[in-house]
Amino acid sequence: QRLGMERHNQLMNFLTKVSIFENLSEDRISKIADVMDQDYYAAGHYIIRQGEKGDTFFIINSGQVKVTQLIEGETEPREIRTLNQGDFFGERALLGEEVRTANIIALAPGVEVLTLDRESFLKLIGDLEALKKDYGDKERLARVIHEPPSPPK
Ligand code: PCG
Repeated sequence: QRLGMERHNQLMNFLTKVSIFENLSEDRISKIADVMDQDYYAAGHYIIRQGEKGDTFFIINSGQVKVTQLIEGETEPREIRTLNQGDFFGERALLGEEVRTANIIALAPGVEVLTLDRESFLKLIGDLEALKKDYGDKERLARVIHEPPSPPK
């Protein structure tokens, strides 16, 4: 649901501590807070599915998510990392990638996220250098090419 004005200060308090917003003015963070929504996902829920189209950017307000990725030549998605409070995800599909490039799964006991739609994301934070992360996808793919799966025992 859209956040009420009464939560604005509380949200500002959190957002000013989020590392990607480190160098933003209070005015800009306030504008971001104005248009953020919040959502809750129960443990095990797929917040993002690799390959789908996406229009939402997420910041973890509380809880943790697991990132998994299906890599060419492998049959099961690989566990890549865990993201925690203050971490963001979902920027790739909004910054030129056509589709979601990994799965994001809520971990127990559930996760609370703050979200921005594509339009607000691009207008307010799309230019931040901190969003242009190198996650090491290329190295993972290269590893698959250079190290074929070992034969079954
Ligand atoms: P997006 O929109 O592709 O949806 C999946 C998200 O997972 C992606 O944006 C990133 O925000 C996040 N993510 C976290 N770790 C990784 C990683 O190692 N590789 C990729 N491609 N995305 C990751």
